[in-house]
Amino acid sequence: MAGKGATQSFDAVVIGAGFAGLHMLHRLRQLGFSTVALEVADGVGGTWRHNRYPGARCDIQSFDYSFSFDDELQTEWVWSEKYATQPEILRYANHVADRFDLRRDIRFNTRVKMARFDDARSRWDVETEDGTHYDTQFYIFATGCLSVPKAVDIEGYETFEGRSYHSTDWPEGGVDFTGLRVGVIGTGSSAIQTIPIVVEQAKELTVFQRTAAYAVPALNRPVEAAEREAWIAKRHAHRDLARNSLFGVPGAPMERTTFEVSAEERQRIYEEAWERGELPALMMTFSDILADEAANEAVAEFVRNKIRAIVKDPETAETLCPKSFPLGTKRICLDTNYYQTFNKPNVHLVDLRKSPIEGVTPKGIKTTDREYEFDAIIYATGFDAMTGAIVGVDVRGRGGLELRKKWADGPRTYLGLTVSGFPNLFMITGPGSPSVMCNMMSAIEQHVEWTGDCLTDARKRGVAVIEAMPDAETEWVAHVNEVADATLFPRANSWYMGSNVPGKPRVYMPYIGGLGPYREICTEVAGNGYRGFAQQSAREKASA
Ligand code: N01
Repeated sequence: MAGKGATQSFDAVVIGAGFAGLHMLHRLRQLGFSTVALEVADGVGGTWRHNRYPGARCDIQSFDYSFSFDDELQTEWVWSEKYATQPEILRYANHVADRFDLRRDIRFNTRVKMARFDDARSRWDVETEDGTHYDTQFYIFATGCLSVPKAVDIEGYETFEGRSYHSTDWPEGGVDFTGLRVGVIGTGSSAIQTIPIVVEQAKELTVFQRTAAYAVPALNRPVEAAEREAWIAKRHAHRDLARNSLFGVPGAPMERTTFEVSAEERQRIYEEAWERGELPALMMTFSDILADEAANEAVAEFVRNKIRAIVKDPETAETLCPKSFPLGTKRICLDTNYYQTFNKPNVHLVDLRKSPIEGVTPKGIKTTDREYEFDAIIYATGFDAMTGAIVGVDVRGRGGLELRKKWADGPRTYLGLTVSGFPNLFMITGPGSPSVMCNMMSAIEQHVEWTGDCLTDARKRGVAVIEAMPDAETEWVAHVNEVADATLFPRANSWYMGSNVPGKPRVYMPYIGGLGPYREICTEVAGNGYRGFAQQSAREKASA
Protein backbone atom coordinates (compact mmCIF):
# COMPACT_ATOMS: atom_id res chain seq x y z
CA MET A 1 0.00 0.00 0.00
CA ALA A 2 1.33 3.43 -0.91
CA GLY A 3 2.08 5.91 1.82
CA LYS A 4 1.09 9.52 2.25
CA GLY A 5 1.62 11.58 -0.91
CA ALA A 6 2.26 8.51 -3.08
CA THR A 7 0.29 7.78 -6.26
CA GLN A 8 -1.32 4.48 -7.16
CA SER A 9 -2.84 3.70 -10.55
CA PHE A 10 -6.08 1.82 -11.21
CA ASP A 11 -8.57 1.32 -13.99
CA ALA A 12 -11.37 2.34 -11.65
CA VAL A 13 -11.76 3.98 -8.25
CA VAL A 14 -15.07 3.39 -6.48
CA ILE A 15 -16.09 5.72 -3.67
CA GLY A 16 -17.94 3.95 -0.87
CA ALA A 17 -18.20 0.42 0.50
CA GLY A 18 -21.92 0.26 1.15
CA PHE A 19 -24.02 -2.12 -0.91
CA ALA A 20 -23.44 -0.15 -4.14
CA GLY A 21 -19.68 0.05 -3.61
CA LEU A 22 -19.33 -3.62 -2.66
CA HIS A 23 -21.22 -4.79 -5.72
CA MET A 24 -19.42 -2.36 -8.08
CA LEU A 25 -16.02 -3.43 -6.78
CA HIS A 26 -16.88 -7.09 -7.16
CA ARG A 27 -18.30 -6.64 -10.67
CA LEU A 28 -15.30 -4.65 -11.93
CA ARG A 29 -12.91 -7.20 -10.52
CA GLN A 30 -14.86 -9.97 -12.26
CA LEU A 31 -14.58 -8.01 -15.51
CA GLY A 32 -10.84 -7.69 -15.12
CA PHE A 33 -10.54 -4.01 -14.17
CA SER A 34 -8.02 -3.13 -11.50
CA THR A 35 -10.20 -1.44 -8.91
CA VAL A 36 -9.96 0.04 -5.45
CA ALA A 37 -12.80 1.22 -3.23
CA LEU A 38 -12.25 4.13 -0.85
CA GLU A 39 -14.39 4.14 2.28
CA VAL A 40 -14.48 6.76 5.01
CA ALA A 41 -15.69 4.35 7.69
CA ASP A 42 -13.67 1.57 9.32
CA GLY A 43 -15.84 -1.15 7.84
CA VAL A 44 -18.34 -1.98 5.12
CA GLY A 45 -22.10 -1.35 5.13
CA GLY A 46 -22.42 2.35 4.32
CA THR A 47 -25.53 3.93 5.74
CA TRP A 48 -26.40 0.66 7.53
CA ARG A 49 -23.21 1.02 9.51
CA HIS A 50 -24.12 4.39 11.00
CA ASN A 51 -27.92 4.23 11.22
CA ARG A 52 -27.96 1.84 14.15
CA TYR A 53 -30.61 3.57 16.23
CA PRO A 54 -32.84 1.16 18.13
CA GLY A 55 -35.57 -0.17 15.85
CA ALA A 56 -33.70 0.40 12.56
CA ARG A 57 -34.88 -2.07 9.91
CA CYS A 58 -35.37 -2.21 6.17
CA ASP A 59 -38.77 -1.25 4.82
CA ILE A 60 -38.58 -3.62 1.85
CA GLN A 61 -38.93 -7.34 2.62
CA SER A 62 -35.58 -8.94 3.46
CA PHE A 63 -35.69 -11.38 0.52
CA ASP A 64 -35.97 -8.42 -1.84
CA TYR A 65 -33.56 -6.27 0.12
CA SER A 66 -30.66 -8.50 -0.87
CA PHE A 67 -28.48 -9.14 -3.90
CA SER A 68 -29.58 -11.39 -6.76
CA PHE A 69 -26.35 -11.25 -8.78
CA ASP A 70 -24.93 -14.45 -7.30
CA ASP A 71 -27.23 -17.42 -6.93
CA GLU A 72 -25.22 -19.12 -4.20
CA LEU A 73 -25.23 -15.90 -2.19
CA GLN A 74 -28.99 -15.55 -2.42
CA THR A 75 -29.68 -19.17 -1.55
CA GLU A 76 -27.17 -19.59 1.28
CA TRP A 77 -28.09 -16.49 3.28
CA VAL A 78 -30.90 -16.97 5.80
CA TRP A 79 -32.99 -13.92 6.71
CA SER A 80 -34.60 -14.31 10.07
CA GLU A 81 -37.43 -11.76 9.78
CA LYS A 82 -39.76 -10.34 7.15
CA TYR A 83 -38.03 -6.98 7.70
CA ALA A 84 -34.43 -7.48 8.81
CA THR A 85 -32.96 -5.41 11.62
CA GLN A 86 -29.96 -3.15 11.11
CA PRO A 87 -27.54 -5.60 12.81
CA GLU A 88 -28.68 -8.40 10.52
CA ILE A 89 -28.36 -6.21 7.41
CA LEU A 90 -24.88 -5.16 8.51
CA ARG A 91 -23.96 -8.83 9.04
CA TYR A 92 -25.14 -9.48 5.50
CA ALA A 93 -22.94 -6.64 4.13
CA ASN A 94 -19.97 -8.14 5.99
CA HIS A 95 -20.83 -11.57 4.66
CA VAL A 96 -20.85 -10.21 1.08
CA ALA A 97 -17.46 -8.56 1.67
CA ASP A 98 -15.99 -11.79 3.09
CA ARG A 99 -17.57 -14.14 0.59
CA PHE A 100 -16.10 -12.29 -2.38
CA ASP A 101 -12.88 -11.37 -0.59
CA LEU A 102 -13.54 -7.68 -1.18
CA ARG A 103 -11.72 -6.18 1.80
CA ARG A 104 -8.28 -6.52 0.24
CA ASP A 105 -9.30 -3.89 -2.33
CA ILE A 106 -11.01 -1.51 0.08
CA ARG A 107 -9.11 1.31 1.78
CA PHE A 108 -10.98 2.00 5.00
CA ASN A 109 -10.74 5.21 7.06
CA THR A 110 -10.12 7.01 3.79
CA ARG A 111 -11.96 10.19 2.88
CA VAL A 112 -11.73 11.60 -0.62
CA LYS A 113 -10.89 15.28 -0.59
CA MET A 114 -10.74 16.07 -4.27
CA ALA A 115 -11.16 14.44 -7.67
CA ARG A 116 -9.81 16.23 -10.71
CA PHE A 117 -10.06 15.23 -14.36
CA ASP A 118 -6.78 15.76 -16.21
CA ASP A 119 -7.77 16.77 -19.77
CA ALA A 120 -4.34 16.06 -21.21
CA ARG A 121 -4.15 12.51 -19.87
CA SER A 122 -7.88 11.79 -19.77
CA ARG A 123 -7.49 10.37 -16.29
CA TRP A 124 -8.83 11.25 -12.89
CA ASP A 125 -6.58 12.28 -10.04
CA VAL A 126 -8.32 11.35 -6.79
CA GLU A 127 -6.77 12.82 -3.67
CA THR A 128 -7.62 11.58 -0.19
CA GLU A 129 -7.35 13.54 3.03
CA ASP A 130 -4.09 11.84 3.98
CA GLY A 131 -2.49 13.14 0.77
CA THR A 132 -2.53 9.88 -1.19
CA HIS A 133 -3.29 10.22 -4.90
CA TYR A 134 -5.14 7.61 -6.96
CA ASP A 135 -4.67 7.86 -10.70
CA THR A 136 -7.60 6.25 -12.49
CA GLN A 137 -9.39 6.09 -15.80
CA PHE A 138 -12.86 5.71 -14.28
CA TYR A 139 -14.20 7.44 -11.18
CA ILE A 140 -17.37 5.94 -9.71
CA PHE A 141 -19.54 7.36 -6.96
CA ALA A 142 -21.20 4.65 -4.88
CA THR A 143 -21.82 6.99 -1.99
CA GLY A 144 -25.48 6.23 -1.34
CA CYS A 145 -28.55 8.43 -1.48
CA LEU A 146 -29.09 8.72 2.26
CA SER A 147 -25.61 8.77 3.73
CA VAL A 148 -24.94 12.39 4.68
CA PRO A 149 -26.93 13.62 7.69
CA LYS A 150 -28.72 16.90 7.33
CA ALA A 151 -26.87 19.41 9.53
CA VAL A 152 -28.98 20.20 12.60
CA ASP A 153 -30.58 23.52 11.77
CA ILE A 154 -31.92 24.34 15.24
CA GLU A 155 -30.42 27.21 17.11
CA GLY A 156 -28.57 26.45 20.32
CA TYR A 157 -28.36 22.70 19.84
CA GLU A 158 -24.71 22.68 20.91
CA THR A 159 -25.63 24.34 24.22
CA PHE A 160 -27.68 21.37 25.48
CA GLU A 161 -26.19 20.01 28.72
CA GLY A 162 -27.79 16.57 28.44
CA ARG A 163 -26.97 13.88 25.89
CA SER A 164 -27.60 14.44 22.17
CA TYR A 165 -27.97 11.66 19.60
CA HIS A 166 -28.55 11.68 15.87
CA SER A 167 -30.37 8.74 14.29
CA THR A 168 -27.89 8.79 11.39
CA ASP A 169 -24.84 8.40 13.62
CA TRP A 170 -25.81 6.31 16.62
CA PRO A 171 -23.21 5.26 19.22
CA GLU A 172 -21.87 1.79 18.48
CA GLY A 173 -22.56 0.20 21.82
CA GLY A 174 -26.15 1.49 21.99
CA VAL A 175 -27.68 3.87 24.51
CA ASP A 176 -29.42 3.17 27.80
CA PHE A 177 -32.39 5.52 28.17
CA THR A 178 -33.60 3.93 31.40
CA GLY A 179 -35.28 6.49 33.62
CA LEU A 180 -34.48 9.41 31.29
CA ARG A 181 -36.67 12.21 30.00
CA VAL A 182 -36.17 12.02 26.24
CA GLY A 183 -37.13 14.45 23.49
CA VAL A 184 -37.32 13.29 19.86
CA ILE A 185 -37.27 15.81 16.99
CA GLY A 186 -38.70 14.49 13.74
CA THR A 187 -41.42 12.07 12.68
CA GLY A 188 -39.97 10.52 9.52
CA SER A 189 -39.08 6.83 9.00
CA SER A 190 -36.19 6.89 11.48
CA ALA A 191 -38.20 8.49 14.30
CA ILE A 192 -41.19 6.26 13.66
CA GLN A 193 -39.01 3.17 14.01
CA THR A 194 -37.13 4.30 17.09
CA ILE A 195 -39.87 5.96 19.19
CA PRO A 196 -41.69 2.73 20.16
CA ILE A 197 -38.39 1.14 21.23
CA VAL A 198 -36.91 4.09 23.13
CA VAL A 199 -40.12 4.48 25.11
CA GLU A 200 -39.63 0.98 26.53
CA GLN A 201 -36.80 2.44 28.64
CA ALA A 202 -37.50 6.15 28.89
CA LYS A 203 -39.28 7.67 31.85
CA GLU A 204 -40.97 10.28 29.69
CA LEU A 205 -40.82 10.68 25.93
CA THR A 206 -41.85 13.82 24.06
CA VAL A 207 -42.13 13.82 20.29
CA PHE A 208 -41.73 17.11 18.40
CA GLN A 209 -43.65 16.82 15.16
CA ARG A 210 -43.48 19.40 12.38
CA THR A 211 -45.09 17.32 9.62
CA ALA A 212 -47.20 14.26 10.38
CA ALA A 213 -46.17 11.26 8.26
CA TYR A 214 -48.19 8.45 6.71
CA ALA A 215 -47.20 5.16 8.35
CA VAL A 216 -48.55 1.71 7.60
CA PRO A 217 -48.04 -1.34 9.82
CA ALA A 218 -45.05 -3.53 8.94
CA LEU A 219 -46.66 -6.65 10.42
CA ASN A 220 -43.16 -7.95 10.92
CA ARG A 221 -42.69 -11.63 11.83
CA PRO A 222 -40.06 -14.34 11.72
CA VAL A 223 -39.41 -16.02 8.38
CA GLU A 224 -40.48 -19.65 8.64
CA ALA A 225 -38.40 -22.38 6.96
CA ALA A 226 -41.26 -23.27 4.60
CA GLU A 227 -41.59 -19.65 3.46
CA ARG A 228 -37.86 -19.50 2.76
CA GLU A 229 -37.97 -22.71 0.77
CA ALA A 230 -40.93 -21.44 -1.26
CA TRP A 231 -39.05 -18.22 -1.99
CA ILE A 232 -35.95 -20.12 -3.06
CA ALA A 233 -38.04 -22.26 -5.40
CA LYS A 234 -39.53 -19.23 -7.17
CA ARG A 235 -36.53 -16.89 -6.83
CA HIS A 236 -35.64 -16.54 -10.52
CA ALA A 237 -39.17 -15.63 -11.58
CA HIS A 238 -39.50 -13.37 -8.54
CA ARG A 239 -36.30 -11.49 -9.31
CA ASP A 240 -37.30 -11.08 -12.96
CA LEU A 241 -40.57 -9.52 -11.90
CA ALA A 242 -38.72 -7.21 -9.50
CA ARG A 243 -36.20 -6.11 -12.14
CA ASN A 244 -38.95 -5.13 -14.54
CA SER A 245 -41.31 -3.63 -11.99
CA LEU A 246 -41.95 0.01 -11.12
CA PHE A 247 -40.72 -0.13 -7.54
CA GLY A 248 -38.05 -2.84 -7.70
CA VAL A 249 -40.31 -5.41 -6.06
CA PRO A 250 -42.85 -7.63 -7.83
CA GLY A 251 -46.25 -6.03 -8.34
CA ALA A 252 -47.77 -3.10 -10.17
CA PRO A 253 -50.63 -0.69 -9.53
CA MET A 254 -54.00 -2.10 -10.48
CA GLU A 255 -55.40 -0.72 -13.73
CA ARG A 256 -58.70 0.35 -12.16
CA THR A 257 -59.18 3.92 -10.95
CA THR A 258 -60.38 4.93 -7.49
CA PHE A 259 -63.90 6.10 -8.26
CA GLU A 260 -64.68 3.28 -10.67
CA VAL A 261 -65.66 1.16 -7.69
CA SER A 262 -68.19 1.74 -4.91
CA ALA A 263 -67.17 3.27 -1.59
CA GLU A 264 -67.64 -0.12 0.11
CA GLU A 265 -65.46 -1.88 -2.45
CA ARG A 266 -62.80 0.82 -2.09
CA GLN A 267 -62.76 0.33 1.65
CA ARG A 268 -62.41 -3.42 1.24
CA ILE A 269 -59.51 -2.95 -1.19
CA TYR A 270 -57.72 -0.49 1.11
CA GLU A 271 -58.22 -2.82 4.09
CA GLU A 272 -56.72 -5.71 2.19
CA ALA A 273 -53.67 -3.60 1.26
CA TRP A 274 -53.30 -2.38 4.86
CA GLU A 275 -53.24 -5.98 6.09
CA ARG A 276 -50.36 -6.87 3.78
CA GLY A 277 -47.88 -4.84 5.82
CA GLU A 278 -45.92 -3.64 2.80
CA LEU A 279 -44.84 -0.14 1.93
CA PRO A 280 -46.15 0.11 -1.67
CA ALA A 281 -49.37 -1.86 -1.06
CA LEU A 282 -51.74 1.09 -0.60
CA MET A 283 -50.24 2.97 -3.55
CA MET A 284 -50.86 -0.04 -5.78
CA THR A 285 -54.57 -0.29 -5.00
CA PHE A 286 -55.61 2.05 -7.83
CA SER A 287 -53.76 3.50 -10.81
CA ASP A 288 -54.59 7.15 -10.10
CA ILE A 289 -53.39 7.55 -6.50
CA LEU A 290 -50.19 9.38 -7.35
CA ALA A 291 -51.71 11.47 -10.13
CA ASP A 292 -55.20 12.46 -9.03
CA GLU A 293 -55.82 14.64 -6.01
CA ALA A 294 -59.26 13.27 -5.15
CA ALA A 295 -58.07 9.65 -5.50
CA ASN A 296 -55.16 10.41 -3.24
CA GLU A 297 -57.37 12.12 -0.71
CA ALA A 298 -59.60 9.04 -0.54
CA VAL A 299 -56.76 6.71 0.43
CA ALA A 300 -55.18 9.37 2.68
CA GLU A 301 -58.46 9.62 4.60
CA PHE A 302 -58.46 5.83 4.97
CA VAL A 303 -55.07 6.07 6.71
CA ARG A 304 -56.25 8.97 8.88
CA ASN A 305 -59.23 6.91 10.00
CA LYS A 306 -56.86 4.10 10.97
CA ILE A 307 -54.88 6.57 13.09
CA ARG A 308 -58.09 7.88 14.67
CA ALA A 309 -59.10 4.30 15.51
CA ILE A 310 -55.73 3.48 17.12
CA VAL A 311 -54.96 6.66 19.07
CA LYS A 312 -57.33 7.09 21.98
CA ASP A 313 -56.98 10.82 22.65
CA PRO A 314 -58.85 12.55 19.78
CA GLU A 315 -56.66 15.67 19.82
CA THR A 316 -53.43 13.64 19.67
CA ALA A 317 -54.93 11.46 16.92
CA GLU A 318 -55.85 14.51 14.86
CA THR A 319 -52.36 15.96 15.27
CA LEU A 320 -50.87 12.67 14.05
CA CYS A 321 -53.08 12.68 10.95
CA PRO A 322 -51.08 13.75 7.89
CA LYS A 323 -52.92 16.47 6.00
CA SER A 324 -50.33 18.72 4.41
CA PHE A 325 -49.19 16.55 1.50
CA PRO A 326 -50.56 13.72 -0.66
CA LEU A 327 -49.98 10.13 0.45
CA GLY A 328 -46.88 8.59 -1.13
CA THR A 329 -45.29 11.88 -2.19
CA LYS A 330 -42.94 11.52 0.77
CA ARG A 331 -41.73 7.98 1.37
CA ILE A 332 -44.40 6.13 3.35
CA CYS A 333 -43.12 4.90 6.71
CA LEU A 334 -43.45 1.34 7.88
CA ASP A 335 -44.19 1.12 11.56
CA THR A 336 -44.42 -1.27 14.45
CA ASN A 337 -46.64 0.14 17.21
CA TYR A 338 -45.88 3.77 16.34
CA TYR A 339 -49.39 5.13 16.70
CA GLN A 340 -50.10 2.79 19.67
CA THR A 341 -47.17 4.41 21.50
CA PHE A 342 -49.16 7.63 21.86
CA ASN A 343 -51.66 5.81 24.09
CA LYS A 344 -49.00 5.46 26.79
CA PRO A 345 -49.32 7.94 29.64
CA ASN A 346 -45.62 8.87 29.53
CA VAL A 347 -45.62 9.80 25.83
CA HIS A 348 -46.40 13.35 24.70
CA LEU A 349 -46.79 14.94 21.29
CA VAL A 350 -45.87 18.55 20.54
CA ASP A 351 -47.35 20.03 17.39
CA LEU A 352 -44.67 22.31 15.96
CA ARG A 353 -47.16 23.74 13.45
CA LYS A 354 -48.92 25.34 16.43
CA SER A 355 -45.85 26.14 18.53
CA PRO A 356 -42.59 26.02 16.52
CA ILE A 357 -39.23 25.32 18.12
CA GLU A 358 -37.42 28.52 19.05
CA GLY A 359 -34.25 26.69 19.93
CA VAL A 360 -32.45 24.13 22.03
CA THR A 361 -31.48 25.40 25.47
CA PRO A 362 -29.01 24.01 28.03
CA LYS A 363 -31.94 22.22 29.70
CA GLY A 364 -34.03 21.10 26.74
CA ILE A 365 -36.18 22.41 23.91
CA LYS A 366 -37.98 25.73 23.84
CA THR A 367 -41.01 26.21 21.65
CA THR A 368 -43.03 29.41 21.28
CA ASP A 369 -45.27 27.91 23.99
CA ARG A 370 -42.92 26.76 26.73
CA GLU A 371 -39.61 25.09 27.58
CA TYR A 372 -39.41 21.26 27.85
CA GLU A 373 -36.63 19.81 30.01
CA PHE A 374 -34.78 16.66 28.92
CA ASP A 375 -31.92 14.38 29.86
CA ALA A 376 -31.44 13.34 26.23
CA ILE A 377 -32.48 14.64 22.81
CA ILE A 378 -32.70 12.46 19.71
CA TYR A 379 -32.44 14.25 16.38
CA ALA A 380 -34.17 12.13 13.75
CA THR A 381 -34.02 15.00 11.30
CA GLY A 382 -32.94 13.22 8.15
CA PHE A 383 -30.39 13.53 5.38
CA ASP A 384 -28.93 15.81 2.78
CA ALA A 385 -30.27 13.25 0.34
CA MET A 386 -29.08 12.16 -3.08
CA THR A 387 -26.56 14.95 -3.73
CA GLY A 388 -25.00 15.52 -0.29
CA ALA A 389 -22.33 12.83 -0.59
CA ILE A 390 -21.50 13.69 -4.20
CA VAL A 391 -20.99 17.42 -3.81
CA GLY A 392 -19.32 16.72 -0.47
CA VAL A 393 -16.24 15.93 -2.57
CA ASP A 394 -14.58 18.71 -4.54
CA VAL A 395 -15.03 17.25 -8.03
CA ARG A 396 -13.52 19.09 -11.01
CA GLY A 397 -14.26 17.95 -14.55
CA ARG A 398 -13.14 19.19 -17.95
CA GLY A 399 -11.37 22.57 -17.81
CA GLY A 400 -11.64 22.61 -14.02
CA LEU A 401 -15.47 22.72 -14.10
CA GLU A 402 -16.72 22.34 -10.51
CA LEU A 403 -19.54 19.85 -9.99
CA ARG A 404 -20.82 21.89 -7.04
CA LYS A 405 -21.13 24.94 -9.29
CA LYS A 406 -22.67 22.97 -12.13
CA TRP A 407 -25.29 21.66 -9.71
CA ALA A 408 -25.84 24.95 -7.88
CA ASP A 409 -29.44 25.10 -9.15
CA GLY A 410 -30.02 21.37 -8.71
CA PRO A 411 -28.43 18.17 -10.03
CA ARG A 412 -28.19 17.68 -13.80
CA THR A 413 -27.34 14.21 -15.09
CA TYR A 414 -27.78 11.98 -18.09
CA LEU A 415 -29.72 8.91 -16.94
CA GLY A 416 -28.72 9.62 -13.35
CA LEU A 417 -25.51 7.81 -14.25
CA THR A 418 -23.24 10.42 -15.79
CA VAL A 419 -22.69 14.17 -15.98
CA SER A 420 -21.74 16.20 -19.03
CA GLY A 421 -18.35 17.88 -18.54
CA PHE A 422 -17.22 15.03 -16.26
CA PRO A 423 -15.83 12.32 -18.55
CA ASN A 424 -15.48 8.74 -17.30
CA LEU A 425 -17.39 9.61 -14.13
CA PHE A 426 -20.29 7.38 -13.13
CA MET A 427 -22.78 7.42 -10.27
CA ILE A 428 -24.54 4.41 -8.82
CA THR A 429 -28.14 5.45 -8.09
CA GLY A 430 -27.42 9.11 -8.76
CA PRO A 431 -30.03 11.87 -8.97
CA GLY A 432 -32.11 11.44 -12.12
CA SER A 433 -32.32 7.65 -11.67
CA PRO A 434 -35.10 5.66 -9.94
CA SER A 435 -32.92 4.87 -6.88
CA VAL A 436 -34.88 5.90 -3.78
CA MET A 437 -38.22 5.55 -5.56
CA CYS A 438 -37.79 1.81 -5.43
CA ASN A 439 -36.04 -1.05 -3.71
CA MET A 440 -32.46 0.25 -3.53
CA MET A 441 -30.95 -3.20 -4.07
CA SER A 442 -32.73 -3.62 -7.41
CA ALA A 443 -31.70 -0.10 -8.42
CA ILE A 444 -28.08 -0.72 -7.39
CA GLU A 445 -27.87 -3.97 -9.34
CA GLN A 446 -29.20 -2.36 -12.52
CA HIS A 447 -26.67 0.51 -12.33
CA VAL A 448 -23.75 -1.73 -11.45
CA GLU A 449 -24.53 -4.07 -14.36
CA TRP A 450 -24.97 -1.18 -16.80
CA THR A 451 -21.76 0.54 -15.70
CA GLY A 452 -19.78 -2.72 -15.83
CA ASP A 453 -21.09 -3.38 -19.35
CA CYS A 454 -20.34 0.18 -20.44
CA LEU A 455 -16.72 0.01 -19.23
CA THR A 456 -16.24 -3.41 -20.82
CA ASP A 457 -17.66 -2.21 -24.10
CA ALA A 458 -15.43 0.90 -24.02
CA ARG A 459 -12.38 -1.28 -23.40
CA LYS A 460 -13.33 -3.63 -26.27
CA ARG A 461 -13.78 -0.76 -28.71
CA GLY A 462 -10.68 1.08 -27.55
CA VAL A 463 -12.71 4.00 -26.19
CA ALA A 464 -10.59 5.97 -23.73
CA VAL A 465 -13.09 8.68 -22.89
CA ILE A 466 -16.87 8.45 -22.60
CA GLU A 467 -18.90 11.47 -21.63
CA ALA A 468 -22.55 12.50 -21.62
CA MET A 469 -23.33 15.05 -24.32
CA PRO A 470 -24.89 18.32 -23.09
CA ASP A 471 -28.00 17.90 -25.25
CA ALA A 472 -28.62 14.37 -24.01
CA GLU A 473 -28.30 15.60 -20.43
CA THR A 474 -30.68 18.52 -21.03
CA GLU A 475 -33.23 16.18 -22.59
CA TRP A 476 -32.96 13.73 -19.71
CA VAL A 477 -33.38 16.46 -17.08
CA ALA A 478 -36.47 17.69 -18.96
CA HIS A 479 -37.84 14.15 -19.10
CA VAL A 480 -37.27 13.57 -15.36
CA ASN A 481 -39.14 16.81 -14.61
CA GLU A 482 -41.90 16.11 -17.08
CA VAL A 483 -42.61 12.70 -15.55
CA ALA A 484 -42.56 14.15 -12.02
CA ASP A 485 -44.77 17.10 -13.00
CA ALA A 486 -47.46 14.75 -14.27
CA THR A 487 -47.82 13.43 -10.70
CA LEU A 488 -48.53 14.78 -7.25
CA PHE A 489 -44.91 14.24 -6.11
CA PRO A 490 -43.72 17.84 -6.49
CA ARG A 491 -46.53 18.94 -4.12
CA ALA A 492 -44.70 17.69 -1.03
CA ASN A 493 -41.82 19.42 0.71
CA SER A 494 -39.85 16.20 0.71
CA TRP A 495 -36.22 15.23 0.69
CA TYR A 496 -36.93 13.95 -2.84
CA MET A 497 -37.29 17.67 -3.68
CA GLY A 498 -34.34 18.76 -1.56
CA SER A 499 -36.75 20.95 0.37
CA ASN A 500 -35.80 19.50 3.77
CA VAL A 501 -32.38 21.20 3.66
CA PRO A 502 -32.40 24.98 4.05
CA GLY A 503 -30.99 26.66 0.93
CA LYS A 504 -30.97 23.50 -1.19
CA PRO A 505 -32.53 24.03 -4.65
CA ARG A 506 -36.07 22.70 -4.90
CA VAL A 507 -35.74 20.20 -7.74
CA TYR A 508 -37.35 16.78 -8.05
CA MET A 509 -34.30 14.50 -7.88
CA PRO A 510 -35.29 10.85 -8.43
CA TYR A 511 -36.70 9.52 -11.72
CA ILE A 512 -40.21 8.30 -11.10
CA GLY A 513 -40.82 6.58 -14.42
CA GLY A 514 -40.24 3.23 -12.69
CA LEU A 515 -37.29 0.86 -12.57
CA GLY A 516 -38.49 -1.45 -15.38
CA PRO A 517 -39.13 1.31 -17.95
CA TYR A 518 -35.89 3.02 -16.88
CA ARG A 519 -33.95 -0.21 -17.38
CA GLU A 520 -35.35 -0.41 -20.92
CA ILE A 521 -34.18 3.15 -21.64
CA CYS A 522 -30.66 2.40 -20.35
CA THR A 523 -30.51 -0.84 -22.34
CA GLU A 524 -31.69 0.96 -25.48
CA VAL A 525 -29.05 3.69 -25.00
CA ALA A 526 -26.32 1.04 -24.73
CA GLY A 527 -27.74 -0.94 -27.66
CA ASN A 528 -27.53 2.15 -29.84
CA GLY A 529 -23.80 2.58 -29.38
CA TYR A 530 -24.25 4.55 -26.15
CA ARG A 531 -26.53 7.13 -27.71
CA GLY A 532 -26.05 10.54 -26.13
CA PHE A 533 -22.44 9.87 -25.17
CA ALA A 534 -19.38 11.42 -26.81
CA GLN A 535 -16.70 8.76 -27.14
CA GLN A 536 -13.09 9.13 -28.04
CA SER A 537 -10.51 6.43 -28.68
CA ALA A 538 -6.95 6.73 -27.41
CA ARG A 539 -5.75 7.27 -31.00
CA GLU A 540 -8.30 10.04 -31.68
CA LYS A 541 -7.29 11.60 -28.42
CA ALA A 542 -3.60 11.53 -29.38
CA SER A 543 -4.21 13.13 -32.76
CA ALA A 544 -6.65 15.73 -31.39
O1 N01 B 1 -35.62 11.54 7.70
P1 N01 B 1 -36.86 12.37 7.13
P2 N01 B 1 -35.57 10.02 8.17
N1 N01 B 1 -37.36 21.02 13.27
O2 N01 B 1 -36.26 13.49 6.34
C1 N01 B 1 -38.12 16.61 10.88
C2 N01 B 1 -34.96 6.20 4.69
N2 N01 B 1 -35.13 5.43 5.91
O3 N01 B 1 -34.18 9.76 8.63
O4 N01 B 1 -41.08 16.79 7.42
C3 N01 B 1 -38.33 20.12 13.41
O5 N01 B 1 -37.84 11.51 6.46
C4 N01 B 1 -38.84 16.52 9.56
O6 N01 B 1 -39.95 17.39 9.54
P3 N01 B 1 -40.47 17.98 8.12
C5 N01 B 1 -36.32 6.42 4.06
O7 N01 B 1 -36.19 6.45 2.67
C6 N01 B 1 -35.59 4.20 5.75
O8 N01 B 1 -36.64 9.71 9.10
O9 N01 B 1 -39.25 18.48 7.41
N3 N01 B 1 -38.40 18.98 12.70
C7 N01 B 1 -39.20 15.04 9.55
O10 N01 B 1 -40.30 14.77 10.35
C8 N01 B 1 -36.68 7.76 4.63
O11 N01 B 1 -37.65 8.46 3.88
C9 N01 B 1 -35.80 3.45 6.84
O12 N01 B 1 -41.41 19.03 8.47
C10 N01 B 1 -37.44 18.78 11.81
C11 N01 B 1 -37.95 14.41 10.19
O13 N01 B 1 -37.33 15.43 10.94
C12 N01 B 1 -35.34 8.45 4.65
O14 N01 B 1 -34.42 7.45 5.01
C13 N01 B 1 -35.59 3.93 8.11
C14 N01 B 1 -36.39 19.67 11.61
C15 N01 B 1 -36.97 13.92 9.16
O15 N01 B 1 -37.56 12.90 8.44
C16 N01 B 1 -35.22 9.58 5.63
O16 N01 B 1 -35.83 9.22 6.86
C17 N01 B 1 -35.12 5.21 8.23
C18 N01 B 1 -36.38 20.84 12.40
N4 N01 B 1 -35.42 21.75 12.26
C19 N01 B 1 -34.90 5.95 7.12
N5 N01 B 1 -35.58 19.18 10.66
C20 N01 B 1 -36.27 2.10 6.61
O17 N01 B 1 -37.28 1.71 7.12
C21 N01 B 1 -36.13 18.01 10.27
N6 N01 B 1 -37.25 17.76 10.96
C22 N01 B 1 -35.48 1.31 5.67
